[in-house]
Amino acid sequence: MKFFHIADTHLGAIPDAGFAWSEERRSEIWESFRSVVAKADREEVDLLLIAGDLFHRQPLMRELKEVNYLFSTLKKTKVVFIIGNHDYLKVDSYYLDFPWSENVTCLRGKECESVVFEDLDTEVYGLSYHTREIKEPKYNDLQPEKKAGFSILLGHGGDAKHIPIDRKKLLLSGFDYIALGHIHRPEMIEPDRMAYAGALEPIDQNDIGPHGFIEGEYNEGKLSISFVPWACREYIPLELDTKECPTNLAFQETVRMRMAAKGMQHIYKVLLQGYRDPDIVYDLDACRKLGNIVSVQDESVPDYDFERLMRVHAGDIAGRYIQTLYHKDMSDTERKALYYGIHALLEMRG
Ligand SMILES: [Mn+2]
Repeated sequence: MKFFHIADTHLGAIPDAGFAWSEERRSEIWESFRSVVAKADREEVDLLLIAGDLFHRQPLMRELKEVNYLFSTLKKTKVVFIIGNHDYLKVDSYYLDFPWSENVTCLRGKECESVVFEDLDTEVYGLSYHTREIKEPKYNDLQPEKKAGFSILLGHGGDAKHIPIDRKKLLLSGFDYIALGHIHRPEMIEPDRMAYAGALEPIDQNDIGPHGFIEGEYNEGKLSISFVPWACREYIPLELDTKECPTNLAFQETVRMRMAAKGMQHIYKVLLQGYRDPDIVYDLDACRKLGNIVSVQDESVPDYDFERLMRVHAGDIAGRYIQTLYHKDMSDTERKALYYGIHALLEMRG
């Protein structure tokens, strides 16, 4: 028995609104979903499991029809999904009486229910969100009824407001595989037993690193799962030290080279740290134009020559400030405090 476990597709999300690549990201989210369904079909996977937040918000009728069309193209694969907190089952939700293709099961009850696939000797459990939040830990004490040889729990949550999960307790339950969604970073919690698939595509700039889904195979009583990278691109933190960037143009060149090495399709978060030449000003706006850069943070601190400053400012407040705090072997914290203080004082003077 082969399955794909995907989660948090967030169809309809528009990441990085206002940025040049935003609209493209909106279509990539749909495209990744389309292509993973096509892959399941091509590889004749038995089950496509979707662990919640198929949509980013309440789905439109035409969106459900598009998703259902994709599902209906599956020749062998059966789809089981639950509804998460983002697209939760509101009283007027189009989910409520949507006529899904016959190979699709939505486990939409408030309490856990299950579907049995006799031909696969597999049972899938799950529940859906009917409210934006569920603070009750609904999964911790669940036990499968073992109506089939292989039992899967499809779960969504894991933080305080979205079905808190006690991982140890859940592992003691009798489920053979616990397929989780909601947390966007993929995580193998317990090898071949419990995992977050992570968002299929990163949805916002906090979703750093690779994204994709989990494929699993259950054979002769043994399960093995692995992560499959699938997303069109990644958010990548680009951390630079001022040592690599002695001037502004050097900074721009370093950013350009580092992005080219990793791939220009990715979206970067630039962070500059360290002590800088006080004469140098980094042009953050110019940096933003070098590629898909969603944020630029300059945490560099001017590397003042305190002995010289003390002479120049002898008698004024900056001079007295340095005199009070400066000594030859300052700790890192003392040095930082002095740098920030003197920076503020010098800025004040204009
Ligand atoms: Mn969620």
